[in-house]
Amino acid sequence: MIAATVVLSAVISVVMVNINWDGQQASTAAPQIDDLLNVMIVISAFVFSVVVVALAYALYKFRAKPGDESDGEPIHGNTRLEVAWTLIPTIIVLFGAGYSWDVLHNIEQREKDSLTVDVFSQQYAWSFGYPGKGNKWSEGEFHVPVDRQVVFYMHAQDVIHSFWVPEWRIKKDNVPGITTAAVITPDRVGTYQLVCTELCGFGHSTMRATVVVEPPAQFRKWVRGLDQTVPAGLMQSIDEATGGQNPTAVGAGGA
Ligand SMILES: [Cu+2]
Repeated sequence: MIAATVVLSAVISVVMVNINWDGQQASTAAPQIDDLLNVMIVISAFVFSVVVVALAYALYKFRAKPGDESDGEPIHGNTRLEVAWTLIPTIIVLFGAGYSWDVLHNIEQREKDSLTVDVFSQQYAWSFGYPGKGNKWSEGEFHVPVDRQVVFYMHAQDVIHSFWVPEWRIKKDNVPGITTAAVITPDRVGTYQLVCTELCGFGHSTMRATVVVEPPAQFRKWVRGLDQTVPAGLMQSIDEATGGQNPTAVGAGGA
């Protein structure tokens, strides 16, 4: 039974860990999140294997003989077993919580020169404001410089949406009435897709935007070329969510 459990969890782990779930790693957080995911996959594969092997063993070993119509044996508590199946899962869950906490703490460390981007989400479109750059505004596409921390402030206009660029790994819900933030340092130049990852209505699957990560000089040029500023209605949604205390526009002076 032990051998079967070990073999099954090894096979599942190898297959699952080798699947490229979210594409390239394009942010500093991506390797840490992938490691966390892989550790969780191995633990889950082990727990799954214990359950499946025990179930298969019990089904085979304790099956009724042909013609046996009697009731099963009445079994009362087994203290050792109950302590074990409470304690072991508790330890696993606490380990997972501690490890996740540590990863989240690492990837949310703020840097002084970070760039602020306001993210506006509504059924079924994204738009983006640059508070440090005169509130320049872009619809359906946003650019960020490579290798610089970006703090995204989320402002949902109607229902809950969720901000996710798979290659950056980090996901953040956009919740009406409050401002949530995602801290991301893109470290790979390229074009990616922002997808809404919270079922938000009929057009949910089409709610996407283009993400361009580029060298700082190109980014500055792109922002300068934007000819619109954030519309008053969207600015008002920031004020309402923050009681007039707009999140500090960091990065105002820099690139
Ligand atoms: Cu959405």
